[in-house]
Amino acid sequence: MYFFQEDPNDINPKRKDVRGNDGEDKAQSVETLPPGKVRWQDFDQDAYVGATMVRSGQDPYARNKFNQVESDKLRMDRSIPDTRHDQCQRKQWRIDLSATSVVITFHNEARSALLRTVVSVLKKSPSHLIKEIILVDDYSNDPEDGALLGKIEKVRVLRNDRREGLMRSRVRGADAAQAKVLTFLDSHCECNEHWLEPLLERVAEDKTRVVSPIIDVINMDNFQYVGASADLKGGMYLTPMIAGGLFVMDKSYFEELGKYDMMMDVWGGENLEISFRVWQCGGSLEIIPCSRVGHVFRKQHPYTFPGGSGTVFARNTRRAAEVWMDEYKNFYYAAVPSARNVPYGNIQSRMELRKRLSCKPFKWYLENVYPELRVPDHQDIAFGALQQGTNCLDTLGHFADGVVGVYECHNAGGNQEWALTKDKSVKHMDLCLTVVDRAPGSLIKLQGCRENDSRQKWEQIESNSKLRHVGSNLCLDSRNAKNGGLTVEICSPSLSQQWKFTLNLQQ
Ligand SMILES: [Mn+2]
Repeated sequence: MYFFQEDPNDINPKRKDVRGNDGEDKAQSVETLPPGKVRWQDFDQDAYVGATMVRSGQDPYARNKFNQVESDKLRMDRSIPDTRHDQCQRKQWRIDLSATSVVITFHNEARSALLRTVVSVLKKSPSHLIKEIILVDDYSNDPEDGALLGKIEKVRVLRNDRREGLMRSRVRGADAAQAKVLTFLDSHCECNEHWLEPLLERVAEDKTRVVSPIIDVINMDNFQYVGASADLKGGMYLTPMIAGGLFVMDKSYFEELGKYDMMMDVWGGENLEISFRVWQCGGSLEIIPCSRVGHVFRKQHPYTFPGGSGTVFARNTRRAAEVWMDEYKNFYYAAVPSARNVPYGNIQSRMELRKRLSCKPFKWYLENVYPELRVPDHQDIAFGALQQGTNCLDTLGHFADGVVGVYECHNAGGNQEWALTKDKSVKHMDLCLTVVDRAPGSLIKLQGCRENDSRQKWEQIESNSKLRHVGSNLCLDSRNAKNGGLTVEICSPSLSQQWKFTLNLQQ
């Protein structure tokens, strides 16, 4: 998914002052803390975290969907392994960078996790590069969760007086930010050694870069910090999609580009939307392997979604599809048919934004940024994997005159990617399913696709649940998959004849 580009500065970094130093930052050193503020080292962790400890007999997962008991046990400045590649550990980072405002939004976050996020930012960043940490409390039940952290140096707390969701909360934080660069983090992260400098460097050189760290895993059960793949060296990777919503972006560029879609609710779809927008409107998304931030990945979302999570997610992703995907939105609707019935509100201002910024079409994004993403052709009426239970139709690596079989579905395309086209062929690249012999029990072969070859004509029948060969009226069948390959058989209700494409496009 990523393509690698060596950073020209990697071996012998050239130091040049891009923006100059922000004089203000230097003046606000730890020796001159404003009244009422404490250094993070002096914050009373035990009192803060102790007030919301899990009581004995309570489920440690109930509140946060991660093990809060384990989280609460850890010190706010616990040490974590430096997960960077050796090459990154040896590198000297520029420090002549402008400071950033770190924006962290949260809703009912475990105090210990939120505190560790804040402390790791302060502990693992050069002090002059952190202008402030803006905590946006998205209407948590207990206002003290955020308010008490306002004591810590550089921390500012904003509290919504109703639930606004991630996107509007982040925009509120961004609007309040005083630095020229924004850093968005989740509320259950831990920043690693020199996480910030490589990110700020890339943005200082070109403000249209939106950059993310590699996200390491903080285990949700025992809170062990585990590095993501270690073979990622220096330089950077372009990525078609932002992962996880941890990123650094120039503030004026964030504004120019339309911030976030303020009509998206709660959570979901925002990474998709901002990824399309950045790329289509002239920016780029990068992952910087020398920057590492740990994140607690959970299986479930801890909080409830007004309107139900499915509906909110569909509404948000539908807005992204309607504004950015052009005719390709039909593939989205084919994949998520229920989204068609979810109202998505007014998108006029986002459409105007797209026009004003002269953003490129989605086709450009697919061809230039995300060529690995396979999308259907306009000739296709069904596309994707052809699934039967947990198995999928598979070429088994065979070519012309080979048989086909089934294999456990892997959702990675490749040998399991098929299309049913308007001219009724079932295609894998330029190979077509061919009925060589029209007798029940005959093996189906892969052969080069030919126009008007009746041996290669198929149609879906019975609500797209079966594939019937047009000339013989026999059905695609897997009963002999283990001894020889797929065959055609007299159509019957047998489960071995039930097939379903990932996408059906002819609604
Ligand atoms: Mn998260």
